[in-house]
Amino acid sequence: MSEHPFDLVIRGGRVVLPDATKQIDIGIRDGLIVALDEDLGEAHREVQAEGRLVLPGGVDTHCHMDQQPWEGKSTADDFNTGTLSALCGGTTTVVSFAMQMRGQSLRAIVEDYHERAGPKARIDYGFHLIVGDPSAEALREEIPGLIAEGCTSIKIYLTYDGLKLDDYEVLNVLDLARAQGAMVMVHAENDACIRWLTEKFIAARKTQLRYHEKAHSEIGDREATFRAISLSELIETPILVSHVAAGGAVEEIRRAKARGLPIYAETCPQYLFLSADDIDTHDLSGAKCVCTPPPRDKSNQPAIWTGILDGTLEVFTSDHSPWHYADKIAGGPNTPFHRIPNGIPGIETRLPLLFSAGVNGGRMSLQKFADLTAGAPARLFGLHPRKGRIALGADADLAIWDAARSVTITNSALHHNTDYTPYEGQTIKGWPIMTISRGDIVWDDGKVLAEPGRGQFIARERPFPPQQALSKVLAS
Ligand code: DUC
Ligand code: ZN
Repeated sequence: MSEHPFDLVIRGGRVVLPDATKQIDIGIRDGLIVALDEDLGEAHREVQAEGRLVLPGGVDTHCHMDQQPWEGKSTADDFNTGTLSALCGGTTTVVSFAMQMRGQSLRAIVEDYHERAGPKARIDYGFHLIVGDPSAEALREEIPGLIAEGCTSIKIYLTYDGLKLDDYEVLNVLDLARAQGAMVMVHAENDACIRWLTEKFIAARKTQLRYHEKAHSEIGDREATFRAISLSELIETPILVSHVAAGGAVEEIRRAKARGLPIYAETCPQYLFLSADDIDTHDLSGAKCVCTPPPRDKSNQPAIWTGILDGTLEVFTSDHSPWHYADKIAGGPNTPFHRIPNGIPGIETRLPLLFSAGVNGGRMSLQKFADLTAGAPARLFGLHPRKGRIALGADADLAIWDAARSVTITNSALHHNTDYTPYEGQTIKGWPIMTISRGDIVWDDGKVLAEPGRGQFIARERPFPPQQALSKVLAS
């Protein structure tokens, strides 16, 4: 029995609770929040948070760490540097991807991923199952068991060689997810449009970077989003549309929601704070912003903001998928757009970028910010009630913010294992100065206090009740 009631008390901060912001103390014992009140008693350790904001630690449910294999290589961050960068940016839980490609055993991939993450992760983590080969064996023998072990979400791709599923396969995956109560995330780009446009541009020697955005057309995003929604409606199971980049896709999702369908959606910093102009450079430096879907024409940004603010897009993640610049342009000075590995770093800048433009920019409340970046991803991916909010009984995963700090983003101050940030030089206001994971101070304004291996695998709950009854069309 401890001599003090608390291991740690955070004193006097403005604490962002799900429905209000209150100046109170937070009492922590055994890694959990056990008291939320004024003037709490003594603790082994105290943090003075007067004048600071205390937010839930970020939950980033879309990040690629030690991705095996991806574009022929693994991503630049493993679970050590990836979770380091996350915690230095105020994030306390990450969900990364165990990726099955055609012909591979998903169980073997998940086991390998546990070995990669366990000794290295500094904060808590989970795995989504990327299903790239929904064979009868994977659907029957592997996936139900992996869901039961806490990997309760599936990611599917409608494009990318080695990963893309046809609509028949998508239906099979959705049917399984329905029976299991799992979430299905969909990478919704139209594969044929991308391949056809890419071939035409390359044949016409239009190889410059700006054709990357044109080959990944907004029309293709809209069509694939609508198709994913339609397949989800047929099976009667929820989906989450990943990394929504363009206004057309936002419209499709809004229409689906208006019809009462359980369609959820996510967007990322690159669709608010980068645009197609950042790819269209006179040299190859635009490769630093090449990802899929690509940052779009600036005219899409207001639609993404509106989608966030009206609840069409409820989750804000990083899609952190870092490469060294040299790997991006390994094809030399004339690397054509379709040979540039897709993906950008962003796990550490995700929260500050949105905080600055969203909260300090007067667009959204602190509650909205906390829900987009922690609450909603926790609920939709089976981490609630343990993660994603400041509440009694929840894990003491917190980020203390200096809401007024002005920061000019520069790569040398970040902690990921890549040599650039696409946001270099952007000046923003507000930065997380302390991160607390299960009651441990893991980041203290410049000091990293978390060792690799302290993070725990979180076996996530099923986000939805498993459905045994036949769907309407099958029962008809
Ligand atoms: N697009 C993805 O869908 N994932 C990782 C990188 C990218 O650009
Ligand atoms: Zn991704």
